[in-house]
Amino acid sequence: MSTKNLTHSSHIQLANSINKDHIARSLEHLAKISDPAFGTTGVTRLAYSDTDIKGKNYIAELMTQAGLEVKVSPIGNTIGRLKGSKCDEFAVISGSHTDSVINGGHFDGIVGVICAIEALRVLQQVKDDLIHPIEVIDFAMEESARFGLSLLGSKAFMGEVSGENSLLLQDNQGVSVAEALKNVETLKYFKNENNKSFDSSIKRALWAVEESKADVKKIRAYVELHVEQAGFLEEAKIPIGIVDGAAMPTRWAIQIIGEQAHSGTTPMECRKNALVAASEFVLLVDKICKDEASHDTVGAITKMAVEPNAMNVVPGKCSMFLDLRSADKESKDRVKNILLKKLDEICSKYGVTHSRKVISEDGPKTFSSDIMAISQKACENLGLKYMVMPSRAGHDACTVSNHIKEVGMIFVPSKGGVSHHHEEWTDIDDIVLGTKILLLTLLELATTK
Ligand code: HGY
Ligand code: MN
Ligand code: MN
Repeated sequence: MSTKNLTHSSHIQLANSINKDHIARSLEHLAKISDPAFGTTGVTRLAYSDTDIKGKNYIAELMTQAGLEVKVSPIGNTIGRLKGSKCDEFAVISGSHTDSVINGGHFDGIVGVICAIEALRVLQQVKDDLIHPIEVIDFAMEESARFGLSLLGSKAFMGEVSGENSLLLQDNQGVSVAEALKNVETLKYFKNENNKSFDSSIKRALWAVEESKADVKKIRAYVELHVEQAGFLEEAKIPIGIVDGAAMPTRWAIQIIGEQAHSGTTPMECRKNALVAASEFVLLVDKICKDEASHDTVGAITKMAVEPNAMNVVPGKCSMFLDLRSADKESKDRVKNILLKKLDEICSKYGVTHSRKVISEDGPKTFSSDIMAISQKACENLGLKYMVMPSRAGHDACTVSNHIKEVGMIFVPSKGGVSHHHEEWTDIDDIVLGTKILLLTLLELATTK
Protein backbone atom coordinates (compact mmCIF):
# COMPACT_ATOMS: atom_id res chain seq x y z
CA MET A 1 0.00 0.00 0.00
CA SER A 2 1.69 3.33 -0.95
CA THR A 3 1.05 6.80 0.55
CA LYS A 4 -1.14 7.83 -2.36
CA ASN A 5 -3.23 4.76 -1.56
CA LEU A 6 -3.54 5.71 2.07
CA THR A 7 -7.04 6.88 1.40
CA HIS A 8 -9.81 7.21 3.86
CA SER A 9 -11.03 3.64 3.27
CA SER A 10 -7.58 2.06 3.62
CA HIS A 11 -7.07 3.95 6.88
CA ILE A 12 -10.39 2.58 8.16
CA GLN A 13 -9.38 -0.91 7.03
CA LEU A 14 -6.12 -0.61 9.02
CA ALA A 15 -8.01 0.62 12.10
CA ASN A 16 -10.39 -2.30 11.84
CA SER A 17 -7.52 -4.78 11.89
CA ILE A 18 -6.71 -3.91 15.52
CA ASN A 19 -6.66 -7.25 17.35
CA LYS A 20 -8.98 -7.17 20.39
CA ASP A 21 -7.82 -10.53 21.78
CA HIS A 22 -4.18 -9.50 21.54
CA ILE A 23 -4.86 -6.34 23.56
CA ALA A 24 -6.98 -8.23 26.12
CA ARG A 25 -4.33 -10.93 26.61
CA SER A 26 -1.55 -8.38 27.03
CA LEU A 27 -3.57 -6.39 29.61
CA GLU A 28 -4.33 -9.58 31.54
CA HIS A 29 -0.69 -10.68 31.48
CA LEU A 30 0.57 -7.33 32.75
CA ALA A 31 -2.11 -7.20 35.46
CA LYS A 32 -0.64 -10.43 36.92
CA ILE A 33 2.77 -8.74 37.36
CA SER A 34 2.18 -7.27 40.81
CA ASP A 35 4.25 -7.02 44.01
CA PRO A 36 3.02 -9.71 46.44
CA ALA A 37 4.28 -7.63 49.38
CA PHE A 38 1.18 -5.46 48.86
CA GLY A 39 -1.25 -8.38 48.86
CA THR A 40 -3.41 -9.60 46.02
CA THR A 41 -5.88 -6.68 45.88
CA GLY A 42 -5.31 -4.74 42.69
CA VAL A 43 -1.96 -4.16 41.05
CA THR A 44 1.21 -2.75 42.63
CA ARG A 45 4.21 -2.01 40.40
CA LEU A 46 5.95 0.85 42.20
CA ALA A 47 8.48 2.84 40.17
CA TYR A 48 11.84 1.04 39.74
CA SER A 49 10.79 -1.88 41.95
CA ASP A 50 11.68 -5.41 40.77
CA THR A 51 8.02 -5.80 39.81
CA ASP A 52 8.12 -2.60 37.74
CA ILE A 53 11.25 -3.92 36.00
CA LYS A 54 9.45 -7.21 35.25
CA GLY A 55 6.52 -5.27 33.77
CA LYS A 56 8.86 -3.17 31.61
CA ASN A 57 10.66 -6.28 30.34
CA TYR A 58 7.28 -7.68 29.29
CA ILE A 59 6.49 -4.44 27.44
CA ALA A 60 9.87 -4.62 25.68
CA GLU A 61 9.01 -8.16 24.53
CA LEU A 62 5.64 -6.96 23.19
CA MET A 63 7.45 -4.18 21.29
CA THR A 64 9.90 -6.70 19.83
CA GLN A 65 7.05 -9.03 18.79
CA ALA A 66 5.39 -6.02 17.09
CA GLY A 67 8.51 -5.63 14.96
CA LEU A 68 9.75 -2.43 16.64
CA GLU A 69 13.39 -1.43 17.31
CA VAL A 70 13.60 -1.43 21.11
CA LYS A 71 15.94 0.52 23.39
CA VAL A 72 15.94 1.53 27.05
CA SER A 73 17.31 4.88 28.25
CA PRO A 74 19.25 5.22 31.55
CA ILE A 75 16.20 6.77 33.29
CA GLY A 76 14.28 3.60 32.41
CA ASN A 77 12.14 4.77 29.46
CA THR A 78 11.43 1.81 27.13
CA ILE A 79 11.19 3.04 23.54
CA GLY A 80 9.88 1.06 20.54
CA ARG A 81 10.38 2.59 17.06
CA LEU A 82 8.64 1.95 13.72
CA LYS A 83 10.66 3.46 10.87
CA GLY A 84 9.97 3.06 7.16
CA SER A 85 12.33 3.51 4.22
CA LYS A 86 11.01 7.02 3.45
CA CYS A 87 11.00 8.29 7.04
CA ASP A 88 12.72 11.49 8.06
CA GLU A 89 13.91 12.04 11.63
CA PHE A 90 10.86 13.87 13.05
CA ALA A 91 9.12 11.24 15.13
CA VAL A 92 5.46 11.00 16.00
CA ILE A 93 5.34 9.62 19.54
CA SER A 94 2.70 7.82 21.59
CA GLY A 95 3.37 6.94 25.21
CA SER A 96 2.16 6.43 28.73
CA HIS A 97 3.31 4.38 31.73
CA THR A 98 3.19 0.92 33.30
CA ASP A 99 4.28 1.78 36.84
CA SER A 100 1.30 1.93 39.20
CA VAL A 101 0.05 3.21 42.53
CA ILE A 102 -0.34 0.82 45.50
CA ASN A 103 -3.23 -1.68 44.98
CA GLY A 104 -4.14 0.19 41.80
CA GLY A 105 -6.09 -0.85 38.74
CA HIS A 106 -5.32 -2.82 35.57
CA PHE A 107 -5.71 0.08 33.12
CA ASP A 108 -4.18 3.41 34.31
CA GLY A 109 -1.25 4.06 31.96
CA ILE A 110 -1.09 0.46 30.77
CA VAL A 111 -3.82 0.98 28.16
CA GLY A 112 -1.79 3.77 26.50
CA VAL A 113 1.35 1.65 26.22
CA ILE A 114 -0.16 -1.69 25.17
CA CYS A 115 -2.62 -0.14 22.68
CA ALA A 116 0.06 2.03 21.08
CA ILE A 117 2.18 -1.10 20.57
CA GLU A 118 -0.83 -2.83 18.96
CA ALA A 119 -1.42 0.21 16.71
CA LEU A 120 2.22 0.14 15.59
CA ARG A 121 2.04 -3.64 15.01
CA VAL A 122 -0.80 -2.96 12.56
CA LEU A 123 0.98 0.04 10.98
CA GLN A 124 3.93 -2.20 10.06
CA GLN A 125 1.84 -2.91 6.92
CA VAL A 126 2.25 0.69 5.71
CA LYS A 127 5.60 1.65 7.25
CA ASP A 128 7.16 2.43 3.85
CA ASP A 129 4.43 5.00 3.29
CA LEU A 130 5.21 6.89 6.49
CA ILE A 131 6.94 10.26 6.24
CA HIS A 132 7.81 10.31 9.95
CA PRO A 133 8.84 7.38 12.18
CA ILE A 134 6.42 6.49 14.99
CA GLU A 135 7.62 5.66 18.50
CA VAL A 136 5.86 4.20 21.53
CA ILE A 137 7.35 4.97 24.95
CA ASP A 138 6.70 3.35 28.32
CA PHE A 139 7.77 6.31 30.49
CA ALA A 140 9.43 5.54 33.82
CA MET A 141 8.03 6.73 37.16
CA GLU A 142 4.89 8.47 36.01
CA GLU A 143 3.24 7.81 39.35
CA SER A 144 4.18 9.74 42.51
CA ALA A 145 3.03 6.79 44.65
CA ARG A 146 6.51 5.68 45.76
CA PHE A 147 8.52 8.91 46.11
CA GLY A 148 5.95 11.74 45.99
CA LEU A 149 7.51 12.86 42.70
CA SER A 150 5.84 12.05 39.36
CA LEU A 151 6.67 12.10 35.64
CA LEU A 152 10.42 11.53 36.10
CA GLY A 153 10.78 9.57 32.82
CA SER A 154 8.90 12.03 30.61
CA LYS A 155 10.62 14.99 32.31
CA ALA A 156 14.05 13.49 31.57
CA PHE A 157 12.96 12.67 27.99
CA MET A 158 11.93 16.28 27.43
CA GLY A 159 15.16 17.61 28.95
CA GLU A 160 13.66 18.83 32.25
CA VAL A 161 16.41 18.44 34.82
CA SER A 162 15.32 16.72 38.02
CA GLY A 163 18.12 17.84 40.31
CA GLU A 164 19.47 16.42 43.59
CA ASN A 165 16.43 17.56 45.63
CA SER A 166 14.17 15.35 43.52
CA LEU A 167 16.60 12.46 43.15
CA LEU A 168 17.22 12.29 46.90
CA LEU A 169 13.51 12.01 47.77
CA GLN A 170 13.00 8.77 49.70
CA ASP A 171 10.28 6.14 49.82
CA ASN A 172 8.75 4.73 53.04
CA GLN A 173 11.76 2.40 53.41
CA GLY A 174 14.28 5.26 53.15
CA VAL A 175 15.39 4.29 49.63
CA SER A 176 16.08 7.34 47.44
CA VAL A 177 15.04 7.80 43.80
CA ALA A 178 18.75 7.75 42.89
CA GLU A 179 19.31 4.41 44.63
CA ALA A 180 16.17 2.87 43.12
CA LEU A 181 17.18 4.10 39.64
CA LYS A 182 20.10 1.65 39.62
CA ASN A 183 17.52 -1.10 39.02
CA VAL A 184 17.23 0.14 35.43
CA GLU A 185 20.50 -1.70 34.73
CA THR A 186 18.62 -4.98 35.21
CA LEU A 187 16.28 -4.17 32.30
CA LYS A 188 16.84 -6.73 29.53
CA TYR A 189 17.19 -4.07 26.81
CA PHE A 190 19.33 -1.64 28.83
CA LYS A 191 22.85 -1.26 27.42
CA ASN A 192 25.44 0.68 29.41
CA GLU A 193 27.12 1.69 26.12
CA ASN A 194 29.67 3.93 27.76
CA ASN A 195 30.55 1.25 30.33
CA LYS A 196 30.45 4.05 32.84
CA SER A 197 30.82 3.47 36.56
CA PHE A 198 29.98 5.98 39.30
CA ASP A 199 31.20 6.45 42.83
CA SER A 200 27.76 7.43 44.10
CA SER A 201 24.12 6.71 43.21
CA ILE A 202 23.32 10.43 42.98
CA LYS A 203 26.09 10.95 40.38
CA ARG A 204 24.74 8.02 38.37
CA ALA A 205 21.19 9.38 38.66
CA LEU A 206 22.21 12.86 37.45
CA TRP A 207 24.00 11.19 34.49
CA ALA A 208 20.90 9.08 33.76
CA VAL A 209 18.66 12.18 33.65
CA GLU A 210 21.09 13.94 31.30
CA GLU A 211 21.62 10.88 29.06
CA SER A 212 17.89 10.20 28.65
CA LYS A 213 16.92 13.46 27.02
CA ALA A 214 15.58 13.42 23.47
CA ASP A 215 16.25 15.97 20.76
CA VAL A 216 12.98 17.84 21.36
CA LYS A 217 13.27 19.62 18.00
CA LYS A 218 12.88 16.22 16.32
CA ILE A 219 9.52 15.44 17.91
CA ARG A 220 6.78 16.00 15.31
CA ALA A 221 3.88 15.33 17.72
CA TYR A 222 2.82 13.34 20.77
CA VAL A 223 -0.53 11.56 21.33
CA GLU A 224 -1.47 9.56 24.46
CA LEU A 225 -4.38 7.15 24.96
CA HIS A 226 -5.47 6.93 28.62
CA VAL A 227 -8.44 5.84 30.73
CA GLU A 228 -10.48 8.88 31.82
CA GLN A 229 -10.20 8.21 35.58
CA ALA A 230 -13.51 10.07 36.07
CA GLY A 231 -17.12 9.26 35.19
CA PHE A 232 -18.16 11.86 32.59
CA LEU A 233 -17.87 9.64 29.47
CA GLU A 234 -19.72 6.72 31.07
CA GLU A 235 -22.48 9.06 32.31
CA ALA A 236 -22.88 10.53 28.80
CA LYS A 237 -22.67 7.04 27.21
CA ILE A 238 -19.90 8.29 24.90
CA PRO A 239 -16.93 6.00 24.10
CA ILE A 240 -14.25 8.59 23.24
CA GLY A 241 -12.92 11.69 25.02
CA ILE A 242 -10.89 14.22 23.03
CA VAL A 243 -8.83 16.00 25.68
CA ASP A 244 -8.28 19.76 25.38
CA GLY A 245 -6.09 20.23 28.45
CA ALA A 246 -5.19 19.07 31.96
CA ALA A 247 -5.22 20.34 35.54
CA MET A 248 -1.78 19.70 37.00
CA PRO A 249 -0.82 19.19 40.65
CA THR A 250 0.79 21.52 43.12
CA ARG A 251 2.46 19.19 45.65
CA TRP A 252 3.96 20.23 49.03
CA ALA A 253 5.78 18.18 51.66
CA ILE A 254 4.93 19.75 55.05
CA GLN A 255 6.53 18.85 58.40
CA ILE A 256 4.86 19.86 61.66
CA ILE A 257 7.38 19.83 64.52
CA GLY A 258 6.01 19.71 68.10
CA GLU A 259 7.44 18.03 71.18
CA GLN A 260 7.49 14.29 71.87
CA ALA A 261 6.30 13.67 75.45
CA HIS A 262 4.91 11.04 77.83
CA SER A 263 1.22 10.63 77.04
CA GLY A 264 0.41 9.85 80.69
CA THR A 265 2.40 12.33 82.73
CA THR A 266 2.39 15.43 80.49
CA PRO A 267 -0.41 17.91 81.46
CA MET A 268 -2.64 18.89 78.50
CA GLU A 269 -1.66 22.58 78.73
CA CYS A 270 2.03 21.65 78.36
CA ARG A 271 1.66 19.57 75.22
CA LYS A 272 2.96 20.51 71.76
CA ASN A 273 1.12 17.77 69.91
CA ALA A 274 2.19 17.76 66.21
CA LEU A 275 -0.68 15.46 65.22
CA VAL A 276 -3.38 17.80 66.61
CA ALA A 277 -2.00 20.73 64.56
CA ALA A 278 -1.63 18.53 61.48
CA SER A 279 -5.19 17.22 61.88
CA GLU A 280 -6.59 20.77 61.99
CA PHE A 281 -4.68 21.52 58.77
CA VAL A 282 -6.02 18.34 57.09
CA LEU A 283 -9.60 19.47 57.79
CA LEU A 284 -8.81 23.02 56.63
CA VAL A 285 -7.52 21.79 53.24
CA ASP A 286 -10.75 19.84 52.76
CA LYS A 287 -12.92 22.85 53.68
CA ILE A 288 -11.06 25.42 51.53
CA CYS A 289 -11.09 23.11 48.47
CA LYS A 290 -14.81 22.42 48.92
CA ASP A 291 -15.35 26.22 48.98
CA GLU A 292 -13.48 26.39 45.63
CA ALA A 293 -15.08 23.25 44.09
CA SER A 294 -17.17 25.37 41.67
CA HIS A 295 -13.83 26.33 40.03
CA ASP A 296 -13.01 22.63 39.46
CA THR A 297 -10.45 22.82 42.26
CA VAL A 298 -9.66 19.69 44.26
CA GLY A 299 -7.16 19.02 47.02
CA ALA A 300 -6.30 16.89 50.01
CA ILE A 301 -3.57 15.87 52.40
CA THR A 302 -3.07 12.43 50.90
CA LYS A 303 -0.17 11.01 52.88
CA MET A 304 0.76 11.37 56.56
CA ALA A 305 3.48 9.93 58.80
CA VAL A 306 3.28 10.39 62.59
CA GLU A 307 6.44 10.14 64.71
CA PRO A 308 7.21 8.26 66.86
CA ASN A 309 3.75 6.74 66.26
CA ALA A 310 3.74 5.00 69.66
CA MET A 311 0.75 4.32 71.90
CA ASN A 312 2.16 6.09 74.98
CA VAL A 313 3.99 9.05 73.34
CA VAL A 314 2.55 12.47 72.38
CA PRO A 315 3.43 12.85 68.65
CA GLY A 316 6.45 15.11 68.24
CA LYS A 317 6.45 15.23 64.43
CA CYS A 318 4.05 14.85 61.50
CA SER A 319 5.10 14.67 57.85
CA MET A 320 2.25 15.21 55.41
CA PHE A 321 1.84 15.68 51.64
CA LEU A 322 -0.58 18.07 49.90
CA ASP A 323 -1.96 17.29 46.41
CA LEU A 324 -3.80 20.37 45.04
CA ARG A 325 -5.16 20.64 41.48
CA SER A 326 -7.23 22.99 39.37
CA ALA A 327 -7.69 24.00 35.74
CA ASP A 328 -8.34 27.51 37.16
CA LYS A 329 -5.03 29.18 38.10
CA GLU A 330 -6.66 32.02 40.13
CA SER A 331 -8.63 29.54 42.23
CA LYS A 332 -5.55 27.41 42.91
CA ASP A 333 -3.57 30.55 43.90
CA ARG A 334 -6.37 31.62 46.29
CA VAL A 335 -6.25 28.22 48.00
CA LYS A 336 -2.44 28.28 48.28
CA ASN A 337 -2.44 31.76 49.87
CA ILE A 338 -5.10 30.80 52.43
CA LEU A 339 -3.29 27.55 53.32
CA LEU A 340 0.03 29.32 53.84
CA LYS A 341 -1.56 31.94 56.11
CA LYS A 342 -3.58 29.40 58.10
CA LEU A 343 -0.60 27.05 58.50
CA ASP A 344 1.22 29.78 60.44
CA GLU A 345 -1.89 30.51 62.56
CA ILE A 346 -2.45 26.83 63.40
CA CYS A 347 1.20 26.33 64.36
CA SER A 348 1.25 29.32 66.75
CA LYS A 349 -2.09 28.18 68.25
CA TYR A 350 -0.53 24.81 69.22
CA GLY A 351 3.01 26.04 69.96
CA VAL A 352 4.53 23.99 67.12
CA THR A 353 6.60 24.94 64.05
CA HIS A 354 6.53 23.78 60.44
CA SER A 355 8.75 23.41 57.38
CA ARG A 356 7.47 23.16 53.80
CA LYS A 357 9.05 21.91 50.55
CA VAL A 358 7.46 22.40 47.12
CA ILE A 359 7.69 19.05 45.31
CA SER A 360 5.89 20.16 42.16
CA GLU A 361 4.27 23.38 41.02
CA ASP A 362 2.64 22.80 37.61
CA GLY A 363 0.12 25.07 35.91
CA PRO A 364 -2.86 23.86 33.81
CA LYS A 365 -1.98 22.51 30.32
CA THR A 366 -3.64 23.15 26.92
CA PHE A 367 -3.43 20.55 24.13
CA SER A 368 -3.23 21.02 20.36
CA SER A 369 -6.45 21.98 18.55
CA ASP A 370 -4.93 20.56 15.33
CA ILE A 371 -4.48 17.13 16.89
CA MET A 372 -7.92 17.35 18.48
CA ALA A 373 -9.35 18.01 14.99
CA ILE A 374 -7.57 14.93 13.58
CA SER A 375 -8.94 12.70 16.35
CA GLN A 376 -12.42 14.20 15.97
CA LYS A 377 -12.29 13.49 12.21
CA ALA A 378 -11.24 9.91 13.00
CA CYS A 379 -14.27 9.52 15.29
CA GLU A 380 -16.55 10.88 12.56
CA ASN A 381 -15.00 8.51 9.98
CA LEU A 382 -15.72 5.59 12.31
CA GLY A 383 -19.16 6.92 13.24
CA LEU A 384 -18.23 7.33 16.90
CA LYS A 385 -19.62 9.91 19.32
CA TYR A 386 -16.98 11.85 21.24
CA MET A 387 -16.79 14.46 24.01
CA VAL A 388 -14.23 17.29 24.21
CA MET A 389 -13.10 17.46 27.84
CA PRO A 390 -10.27 18.41 30.26
CA SER A 391 -8.20 15.86 32.17
CA ARG A 392 -8.45 16.07 35.94
CA ALA A 393 -5.41 13.85 36.28
CA GLY A 394 -1.81 14.56 35.33
CA HIS A 395 -0.18 12.59 32.51
CA ASP A 396 3.11 12.26 30.61
CA ALA A 397 1.38 14.24 27.85
CA CYS A 398 1.41 17.21 30.24
CA THR A 399 5.19 17.09 30.53
CA VAL A 400 5.55 16.89 26.73
CA SER A 401 3.18 19.87 26.31
CA ASN A 402 5.60 21.99 28.38
CA HIS A 403 7.99 21.77 25.42
CA ILE A 404 6.08 21.20 22.18
CA LYS A 405 2.67 22.42 20.97
CA GLU A 406 1.55 19.34 19.01
CA VAL A 407 0.27 17.23 21.92
CA GLY A 408 -3.02 15.37 22.15
CA MET A 409 -4.80 12.89 24.41
CA ILE A 410 -7.62 10.42 23.81
CA PHE A 411 -9.73 9.09 26.70
CA VAL A 412 -11.78 5.93 27.04
CA PRO A 413 -14.42 5.59 29.78
CA SER A 414 -13.67 4.48 33.36
CA LYS A 415 -16.50 2.46 34.90
CA GLY A 416 -17.98 4.46 37.76
CA GLY A 417 -15.14 6.97 37.35
CA VAL A 418 -13.05 4.70 39.58
CA SER A 419 -9.23 4.80 39.32
CA HIS A 420 -6.16 4.36 41.53
CA HIS A 421 -8.27 1.53 42.98
CA HIS A 422 -8.46 -2.23 42.35
CA GLU A 423 -11.98 -1.88 40.93
CA GLU A 424 -10.75 0.37 38.11
CA TRP A 425 -12.36 -0.96 34.90
CA THR A 426 -12.65 -0.10 31.20
CA ASP A 427 -14.51 -2.39 28.77
CA ILE A 428 -12.27 -3.98 26.14
CA ASP A 429 -14.63 -2.81 23.36
CA ASP A 430 -14.08 0.80 24.47
CA ILE A 431 -10.31 0.18 24.62
CA VAL A 432 -10.38 -1.13 21.04
CA LEU A 433 -12.33 1.95 19.86
CA GLY A 434 -9.76 4.17 21.61
CA THR A 435 -6.95 2.24 19.91
CA LYS A 436 -8.56 2.75 16.50
CA ILE A 437 -8.75 6.53 17.08
CA LEU A 438 -5.14 6.50 18.30
CA LEU A 439 -4.03 4.56 15.20
CA LEU A 440 -5.85 6.92 12.82
CA THR A 441 -4.46 9.98 14.61
CA LEU A 442 -0.87 8.63 14.57
CA LEU A 443 -1.23 7.58 10.91
CA GLU A 444 -2.48 11.01 9.84
CA LEU A 445 0.37 12.74 11.72
CA ALA A 446 3.01 10.33 10.36
CA THR A 447 1.91 10.71 6.74
CA THR A 448 1.69 14.50 6.61
CA LYS A 449 4.60 16.97 6.52
O1 HGY B 1 -1.75 11.53 39.84
C1 HGY B 1 -2.11 11.66 38.68
O2 HGY B 1 -2.73 12.64 38.31
C2 HGY B 1 -1.83 10.59 37.67
O3 HGY B 1 -2.86 9.63 37.72
N1 HGY B 1 -0.56 9.95 37.91
MN1 MN C 1 -2.27 7.31 37.82
MN1 MN D 1 -1.82 7.47 34.41
